[in-house]
Amino acid sequence: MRGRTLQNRLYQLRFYFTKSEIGIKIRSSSWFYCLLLFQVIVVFTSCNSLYERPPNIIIIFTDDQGYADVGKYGAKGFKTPNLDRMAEEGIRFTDFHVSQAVCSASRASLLTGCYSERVSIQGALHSRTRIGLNPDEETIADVLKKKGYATGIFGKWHLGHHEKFLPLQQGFDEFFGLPYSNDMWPVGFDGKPLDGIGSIKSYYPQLALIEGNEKIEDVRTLEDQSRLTTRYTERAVNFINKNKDKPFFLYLPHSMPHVPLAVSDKFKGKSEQGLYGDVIMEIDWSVGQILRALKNNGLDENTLVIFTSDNGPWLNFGNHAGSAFPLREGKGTMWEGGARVPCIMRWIGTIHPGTVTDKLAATIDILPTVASIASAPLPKNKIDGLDIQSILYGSDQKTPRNEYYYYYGAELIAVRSGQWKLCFPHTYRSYKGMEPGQDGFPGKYGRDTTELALYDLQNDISETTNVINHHPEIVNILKALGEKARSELGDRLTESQGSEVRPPGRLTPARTLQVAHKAIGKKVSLATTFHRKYTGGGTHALTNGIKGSEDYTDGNWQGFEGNDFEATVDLGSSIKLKEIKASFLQDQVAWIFYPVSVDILTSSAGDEYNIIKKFNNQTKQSLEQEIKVFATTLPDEKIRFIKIKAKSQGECPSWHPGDGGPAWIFIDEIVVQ
Ligand SMILES: [Ca+2]
Ligand SMILES: [Ca+2]
Repeated sequence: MRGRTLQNRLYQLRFYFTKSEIGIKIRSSSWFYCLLLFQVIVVFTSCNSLYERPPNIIIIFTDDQGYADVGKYGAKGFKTPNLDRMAEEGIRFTDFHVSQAVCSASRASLLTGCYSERVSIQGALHSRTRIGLNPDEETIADVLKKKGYATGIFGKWHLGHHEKFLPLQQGFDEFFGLPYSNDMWPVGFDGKPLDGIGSIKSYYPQLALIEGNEKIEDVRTLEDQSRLTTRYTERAVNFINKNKDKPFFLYLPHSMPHVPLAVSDKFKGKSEQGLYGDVIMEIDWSVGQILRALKNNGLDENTLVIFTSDNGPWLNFGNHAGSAFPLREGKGTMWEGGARVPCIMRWIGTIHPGTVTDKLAATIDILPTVASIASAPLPKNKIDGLDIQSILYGSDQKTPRNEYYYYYGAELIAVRSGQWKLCFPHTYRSYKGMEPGQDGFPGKYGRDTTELALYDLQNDISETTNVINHHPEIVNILKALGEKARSELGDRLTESQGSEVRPPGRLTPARTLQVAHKAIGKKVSLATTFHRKYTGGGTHALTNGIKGSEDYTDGNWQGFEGNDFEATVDLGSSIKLKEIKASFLQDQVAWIFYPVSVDILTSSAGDEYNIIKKFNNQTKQSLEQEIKVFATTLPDEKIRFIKIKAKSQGECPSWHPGDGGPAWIFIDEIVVQ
């Protein structure tokens, strides 16, 4: 580690000498040698003090800001002078990626250096989730803390809102901000409070502003939200001032420009674009405040400042969304418009000013890079990120990263090698041809599908032309890369289980998920189709020996939308059995209800079935995630076929906000003993 730090300093020295090369033309003057000697002494002295004190790290992370929403990246209708200055003084990436185009998954990757599949954080965690980033994972804050860094987060967390998952339990000394997204609140798109009917949003608890582990205020109105950017910024500046004499890690994940948009009076009406432009201008102001605090404290040359966004623009919000031009699609898709984001890094005196790089890099690379810069040991668990210091110092023509996986949910959407991106056949959210909403109201999403498709991102950044027929050898290389991803991290599209996936943190100990029983691996046929989003791992989910946890998103539940459930298990031969069990999950907020009835039937030949047990279930209102086991013991006879029938609620009942919408059934495993 020591060697690495010295190497960094050598990069720095090289940069100083590059600057002094202009002086070499006047080498006849002995003054020059004196000057050079003096400079070497100064640099070594400052290196020495730098060595004593590793550089500060600041990460500014915005929410849903698009690739084109910074001046230097082509913003229209608003200006970002501070971000542009940061780029002029540092390096700007044009091929920089998040791991998934959605909040929680993207944040998990930034903070752990892992694809979100590896640490089992998918999607955007909702306000009743019982999981969070596993406290056993090491975040950037944990890593830097080992080197004596002060660590603070001011803004949106979104990696589990229960206390055991909050930032103070994940390496941070200070936390001030929101537990999750600013739209997870009981307030309508018009900004008016909801009275508990008519919308899924009415189920949300009040949005909490948290200090440390405690809620200190409710965020109830857009007026409250309009102060968030300023308040986060003030806290961040105080944190810099307070810790100016020791190394610090400042993480500033803004809640904006995620909808609902809100801006303080300082920037109201300031942009041509409208409210979205005003919000970005306020974020840019915030960046300016951070840079000013560094300058005032003499920390410019000892601070690496990183700016990026968690995913592309939420395009169906129309004038309240940004732009990913010229990239395809936006948030919630793994086309470049969702996955590729603006990224600027500034480290005065170390990164050559005004550098633009088209080298491939990603948020997962930040942890190993800053760990190396701080000479801190890497996390004990395997990570996916790579040290990209050579890009920062311009010291290597080769890119450290040549390959990348594009996951969304549990699906391997695409893989990348150099300029080539191979998209696997899948269905995706699409904004194309859809009428966007406006002024805070969303428009509808479209759905589209793609076949296996190869894109040349170097010559076709907008992913317009499938060139799969021209490059069979490249397709084979990328297919092999896809197989590697699947074997390590899994893939729902091909029903692959990853061998290296680690569990998320759970609020309560997980149920014992592995269960040995007599139907494992036996043939199951379904009378109705499960939803592609909740497959439980595929066709054989009901007899694969894995039960589901209390969390319906854990990937082990099979979901049936609106229809009844009926499965037949063929044990292959008649055997004597003692017990049959099936468990169903209820999470009414997510429109998942226990079945109104469950029947367990058996047969020896598969023609006539006997009803062994019948359950009737009265639906009661509940806000909990619960699991009910329907079990029966068997008469003393040999059987070969088992049938489970469950009748769906069909539609959400009249007292439910989803009144008339489809009610779901969730089942995990048919356990036969
Ligand atoms: Ca986001
Ligand atoms: Ca199962």
